[in-house]
Amino acid sequence: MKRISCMAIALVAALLLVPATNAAVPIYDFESGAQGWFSFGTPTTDSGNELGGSAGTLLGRYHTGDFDLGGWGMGDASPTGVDLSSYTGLSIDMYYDVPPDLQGAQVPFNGTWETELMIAIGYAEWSTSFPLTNSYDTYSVDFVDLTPNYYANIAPYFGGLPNLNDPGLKIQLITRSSIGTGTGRLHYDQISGIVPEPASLALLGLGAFALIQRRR
Ligand SMILES: [Ca+2]
Repeated sequence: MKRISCMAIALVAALLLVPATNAAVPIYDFESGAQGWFSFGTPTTDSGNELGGSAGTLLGRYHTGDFDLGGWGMGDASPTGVDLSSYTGLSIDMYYDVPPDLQGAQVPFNGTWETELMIAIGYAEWSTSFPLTNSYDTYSVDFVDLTPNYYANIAPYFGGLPNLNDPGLKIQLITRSSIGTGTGRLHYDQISGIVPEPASLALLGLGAFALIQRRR
Protein backbone atom coordinates (compact mmCIF):
# COMPACT_ATOMS: atom_id res chain seq x y z
CA MET A 1 0.00 0.00 0.00
CA LYS A 2 2.81 2.37 0.85
CA ARG A 3 4.33 1.95 -2.59
CA ILE A 4 0.97 2.66 -4.27
CA SER A 5 0.59 5.73 -2.07
CA CYS A 6 4.04 7.00 -3.05
CA MET A 7 3.28 6.34 -6.71
CA ALA A 8 0.01 8.24 -6.45
CA ILE A 9 1.71 11.21 -4.82
CA ALA A 10 4.44 11.15 -7.48
CA LEU A 11 1.78 11.10 -10.21
CA VAL A 12 -0.05 14.00 -8.57
CA ALA A 13 3.22 15.93 -8.40
CA ALA A 14 3.87 15.19 -12.08
CA LEU A 15 0.33 16.23 -13.07
CA LEU A 16 0.69 19.46 -11.10
CA LEU A 17 3.25 20.48 -13.72
CA VAL A 18 0.59 20.06 -16.44
CA PRO A 19 -1.33 23.31 -16.90
CA ALA A 20 -4.86 22.61 -15.64
CA THR A 21 -7.13 24.24 -18.21
CA ASN A 22 -10.76 23.54 -19.00
CA ALA A 23 -12.23 22.33 -22.25
CA ALA A 24 -15.09 24.21 -23.92
CA VAL A 25 -17.81 22.13 -25.59
CA PRO A 26 -19.88 24.15 -28.10
CA ILE A 27 -23.60 24.24 -27.22
CA TYR A 28 -24.85 26.89 -29.67
CA ASP A 29 -22.88 28.03 -32.72
CA PHE A 30 -25.76 29.82 -34.53
CA GLU A 31 -24.67 28.31 -37.84
CA SER A 32 -28.12 27.00 -38.80
CA GLY A 33 -29.79 30.40 -38.70
CA ALA A 34 -32.56 28.73 -36.70
CA GLN A 35 -30.81 29.40 -33.40
CA GLY A 36 -32.36 32.72 -32.56
CA TRP A 37 -34.69 33.22 -29.67
CA PHE A 38 -35.92 36.44 -28.18
CA SER A 39 -34.84 39.94 -27.26
CA PHE A 40 -36.48 42.97 -25.74
CA GLY A 41 -35.66 46.27 -24.06
CA THR A 42 -34.47 49.51 -25.65
CA PRO A 43 -30.72 48.72 -25.84
CA THR A 44 -31.59 45.64 -27.92
CA THR A 45 -34.04 46.97 -30.47
CA ASP A 46 -33.15 44.50 -33.18
CA SER A 47 -31.57 41.08 -33.50
CA GLY A 48 -30.86 38.31 -35.90
CA ASN A 49 -28.16 36.23 -37.52
CA GLU A 50 -25.30 37.87 -39.35
CA LEU A 51 -22.32 36.85 -41.43
CA GLY A 52 -19.05 37.02 -39.58
CA GLY A 53 -19.14 34.84 -36.49
CA SER A 54 -16.10 34.20 -34.33
CA ALA A 55 -13.10 32.27 -35.68
CA GLY A 56 -13.83 29.30 -37.87
CA THR A 57 -17.54 29.96 -38.27
CA LEU A 58 -19.87 31.79 -40.66
CA LEU A 59 -22.85 33.04 -38.68
CA GLY A 60 -23.12 34.85 -35.39
CA ARG A 61 -25.91 36.88 -33.76
CA TYR A 62 -26.31 40.56 -33.03
CA HIS A 63 -28.45 43.03 -31.11
CA THR A 64 -28.57 46.73 -31.90
CA GLY A 65 -29.17 49.10 -29.01
CA ASP A 66 -30.08 52.75 -28.62
CA PHE A 67 -28.71 53.65 -25.21
CA ASP A 68 -30.27 57.11 -25.24
CA LEU A 69 -33.68 55.48 -24.84
CA GLY A 70 -32.69 54.27 -21.35
CA GLY A 71 -33.29 51.08 -19.40
CA TRP A 72 -31.82 47.81 -20.37
CA GLY A 73 -31.86 45.30 -23.17
CA MET A 74 -32.06 41.58 -22.85
CA GLY A 75 -31.44 38.80 -25.27
CA ASP A 76 -32.23 35.16 -24.65
CA ALA A 77 -29.05 33.46 -25.83
CA SER A 78 -30.63 30.02 -25.45
CA PRO A 79 -34.13 28.58 -25.49
CA THR A 80 -35.80 27.79 -22.16
CA GLY A 81 -34.88 24.42 -20.76
CA VAL A 82 -31.21 24.40 -21.70
CA ASP A 83 -29.50 21.52 -19.85
CA LEU A 84 -26.21 22.73 -18.35
CA SER A 85 -25.88 19.93 -15.80
CA SER A 86 -22.80 18.38 -17.45
CA TYR A 87 -20.83 21.63 -17.29
CA THR A 88 -19.04 23.61 -14.59
CA GLY A 89 -19.38 26.94 -16.40
CA LEU A 90 -20.04 28.76 -19.65
CA SER A 91 -18.05 30.62 -22.27
CA ILE A 92 -19.23 32.95 -25.02
CA ASP A 93 -17.55 34.94 -27.79
CA MET A 94 -18.60 38.60 -27.87
CA TYR A 95 -17.68 42.07 -29.12
CA TYR A 96 -19.35 45.41 -29.71
CA ASP A 97 -18.97 48.02 -32.40
CA VAL A 98 -20.64 50.94 -34.13
CA PRO A 99 -20.79 49.68 -37.72
CA PRO A 100 -21.19 52.01 -40.73
CA ASP A 101 -24.95 51.46 -40.98
CA LEU A 102 -25.35 52.92 -37.48
CA GLN A 103 -23.22 55.99 -38.15
CA GLY A 104 -24.60 59.13 -39.78
CA ALA A 105 -28.18 59.72 -38.71
CA GLN A 106 -27.68 58.11 -35.30
CA VAL A 107 -25.32 59.09 -32.50
CA PRO A 108 -22.57 56.46 -32.14
CA PHE A 109 -22.22 54.64 -28.84
CA ASN A 110 -19.95 56.41 -26.37
CA GLY A 111 -19.04 54.68 -23.13
CA THR A 112 -17.52 51.52 -21.71
CA TRP A 113 -19.47 48.59 -23.04
CA GLU A 114 -20.31 45.87 -20.53
CA THR A 115 -22.57 42.92 -21.17
CA GLU A 116 -23.83 40.56 -18.49
CA LEU A 117 -23.80 36.84 -19.12
CA MET A 118 -26.33 35.07 -16.95
CA ILE A 119 -28.33 31.97 -16.35
CA ALA A 120 -31.90 32.75 -15.37
CA ILE A 121 -35.14 31.13 -14.28
CA GLY A 122 -37.92 33.69 -14.48
CA TYR A 123 -36.79 36.76 -12.53
CA ALA A 124 -34.05 34.84 -10.67
CA GLU A 125 -30.68 35.55 -12.28
CA TRP A 126 -27.10 34.43 -11.67
CA SER A 127 -24.79 36.72 -13.60
CA THR A 128 -21.38 38.18 -14.23
CA SER A 129 -20.41 41.27 -16.22
CA PHE A 130 -17.78 41.46 -18.96
CA PRO A 131 -16.28 44.67 -20.39
CA LEU A 132 -16.12 44.11 -24.16
CA THR A 133 -13.69 45.25 -26.86
CA ASN A 134 -14.18 45.91 -30.60
CA SER A 135 -13.17 42.41 -31.66
CA TYR A 136 -14.25 38.88 -30.77
CA ASP A 137 -12.90 37.58 -27.47
CA THR A 138 -13.93 34.53 -25.50
CA TYR A 139 -15.36 35.21 -22.04
CA SER A 140 -15.69 32.39 -19.51
CA VAL A 141 -17.21 32.01 -16.07
CA ASP A 142 -17.65 29.15 -13.63
CA PHE A 143 -21.23 28.80 -12.40
CA VAL A 144 -20.01 29.08 -8.79
CA ASP A 145 -18.63 32.55 -9.54
CA LEU A 146 -21.96 33.94 -10.77
CA THR A 147 -23.65 36.53 -8.57
CA PRO A 148 -27.30 35.90 -7.61
CA ASN A 149 -29.76 38.79 -7.88
CA TYR A 150 -32.58 39.58 -5.43
CA TYR A 151 -34.89 36.83 -6.75
CA ALA A 152 -32.08 34.27 -6.69
CA ASN A 153 -31.34 35.20 -3.08
CA ILE A 154 -34.83 34.39 -1.80
CA ALA A 155 -36.87 31.14 -1.79
CA PRO A 156 -36.44 28.63 -3.28
CA TYR A 157 -32.78 29.32 -4.15
CA PHE A 158 -31.48 31.37 -1.17
CA GLY A 159 -28.41 32.41 -3.12
CA GLY A 160 -27.47 28.91 -4.24
CA LEU A 161 -27.31 27.79 -7.84
CA PRO A 162 -30.47 26.34 -9.40
CA ASN A 163 -30.68 22.84 -10.82
CA LEU A 164 -28.70 23.17 -14.03
CA ASN A 165 -31.29 21.06 -15.89
CA ASP A 166 -34.30 23.03 -14.62
CA PRO A 167 -36.93 23.20 -17.41
CA GLY A 168 -37.16 26.97 -16.89
CA LEU A 169 -33.41 27.61 -17.20
CA LYS A 170 -32.04 29.76 -20.01
CA ILE A 171 -28.88 31.66 -20.89
CA GLN A 172 -29.35 35.41 -21.21
CA LEU A 173 -27.33 38.47 -22.16
CA ILE A 174 -28.18 41.85 -20.66
CA THR A 175 -26.75 45.24 -21.56
CA ARG A 176 -27.77 48.28 -19.51
CA SER A 177 -28.12 51.86 -20.68
CA SER A 178 -25.98 53.04 -17.72
CA ILE A 179 -22.83 51.99 -19.64
CA GLY A 180 -23.00 54.79 -22.20
CA THR A 181 -24.95 56.85 -24.71
CA GLY A 182 -25.74 56.60 -28.40
CA THR A 183 -26.26 53.56 -30.58
CA GLY A 184 -24.10 50.47 -30.80
CA ARG A 185 -24.26 46.80 -31.57
CA LEU A 186 -23.55 43.65 -29.56
CA HIS A 187 -22.32 40.60 -31.47
CA TYR A 188 -21.99 37.10 -30.08
CA ASP A 189 -21.33 33.53 -31.11
CA GLN A 190 -20.11 30.15 -29.87
CA ILE A 191 -21.75 29.56 -26.51
CA SER A 192 -19.92 26.65 -24.90
CA GLY A 193 -20.14 24.59 -21.75
CA ILE A 194 -16.97 24.30 -19.69
CA VAL A 195 -15.91 20.81 -18.68
CA PRO A 196 -12.85 19.91 -16.61
CA GLU A 197 -10.06 18.61 -18.83
CA PRO A 198 -9.14 14.91 -18.44
CA ALA A 199 -5.80 15.93 -16.87
CA SER A 200 -7.66 18.02 -14.29
CA LEU A 201 -10.06 15.15 -13.56
CA ALA A 202 -7.15 12.71 -13.23
CA LEU A 203 -5.46 15.17 -10.91
CA LEU A 204 -8.53 15.41 -8.70
CA GLY A 205 -8.98 11.63 -8.68
CA LEU A 206 -5.35 10.89 -7.89
CA GLY A 207 -5.29 13.60 -5.22
CA ALA A 208 -8.24 11.95 -3.49
CA PHE A 209 -6.63 8.52 -3.91
CA ALA A 210 -3.39 9.74 -2.36
CA LEU A 211 -5.27 11.23 0.60
CA ILE A 212 -7.15 7.97 1.20
CA GLN A 213 -3.91 6.01 1.04
CA ARG A 214 -2.21 8.38 3.49
CA ARG A 215 -5.02 7.98 6.01
CA ARG A 216 -4.68 4.18 6.04
CA1 LIG B 1 -21.26 30.72 -35.42
